[in-house]
Amino acid sequence: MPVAFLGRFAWLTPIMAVPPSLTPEQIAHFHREGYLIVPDVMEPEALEPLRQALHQALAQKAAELQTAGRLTDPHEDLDFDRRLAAIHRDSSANGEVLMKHLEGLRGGGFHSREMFDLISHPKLLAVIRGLLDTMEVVASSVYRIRPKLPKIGRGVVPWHQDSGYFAEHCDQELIITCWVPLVDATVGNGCMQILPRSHGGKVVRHHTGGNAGFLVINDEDLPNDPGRAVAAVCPRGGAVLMTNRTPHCSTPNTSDHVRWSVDLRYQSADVPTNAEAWPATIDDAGKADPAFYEKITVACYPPEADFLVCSEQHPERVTDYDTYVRRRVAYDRTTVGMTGMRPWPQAELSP
Ligand SMILES: O=C(O)CCC(=O)C(=O)O
Repeated sequence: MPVAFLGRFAWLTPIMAVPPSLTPEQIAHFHREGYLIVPDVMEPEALEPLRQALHQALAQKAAELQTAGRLTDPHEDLDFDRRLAAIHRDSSANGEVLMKHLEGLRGGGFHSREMFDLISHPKLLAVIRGLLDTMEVVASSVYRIRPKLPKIGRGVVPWHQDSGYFAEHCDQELIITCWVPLVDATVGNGCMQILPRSHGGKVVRHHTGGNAGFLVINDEDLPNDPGRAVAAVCPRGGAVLMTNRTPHCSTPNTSDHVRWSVDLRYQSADVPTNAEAWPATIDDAGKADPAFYEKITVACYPPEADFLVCSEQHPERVTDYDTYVRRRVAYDRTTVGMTGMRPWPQAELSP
């Protein structure tokens, strides 16, 4: 990178100091195809702190289960990529407890500093800013940590658009899913399948009650032939980026190791958000009290806390780690905005 070019960014905060990293061709690919795979966003080693933090949390919870007499072998000899699978093989109930502990869903998910450091990783945010074409970026707290276990159906995700999970008023907004594998993602370990050039229309009909409780789009409702799906193979250190209307699914893990991944979501600060709002001042429909907030919006996913990760206009408002944790915990303890999500029909059960 020429020094003169870097010099243009010298005034930026450390997070913004990484200059735009995508080529115009990559940005055009994302908008045309509805997805982009960037194999080298960061060094694979940059993911090591998060892998270790997850492994430590796993080990700690396994030790608790052992002390409680519920688990006999915590498989201490196995590495991060194999340990959870072995514990699950011994007892699926223990495996489920550990997965719920780590997954980052409502009810006490994972929000360590290493997780926050990944969400606000300067190189990741440089990619996101390029795709959103803005310096004002909000990270949605709808992030998920996914340990996809070998030969277990639970992690197989049926066809859906992420907008199927979001409130309808955000259907035409851009919310980027940034899928980060913590191991190399391959067809064998169940990487995602993406339907290209299918994100331009409306959010199609979803049904509730797909595999493992996920939403599902029936094949006949898909906006494109599922035979045209692209396997989103991506090495550790890379990222798969998709729009919220890009249909995608994921296939079984037939390998011998856990396919660990994290899916993060980002949007422009102009898109409806609760980034400045706290649950105590939001009503049951997710609407912020006008006495507290100049910009009153209902977030695209009201039950969880958004937070500002990048801002040229208001650098002082960028969320720090402690505030991120406080926001996450505060939303976790409420039922804020749980109403008002769209009522998709129930999938018909096969006889
Ligand atoms: O990780 C997977 O297998 C599926 C991820 C997914 O569907 C998503 O991030 O929306």
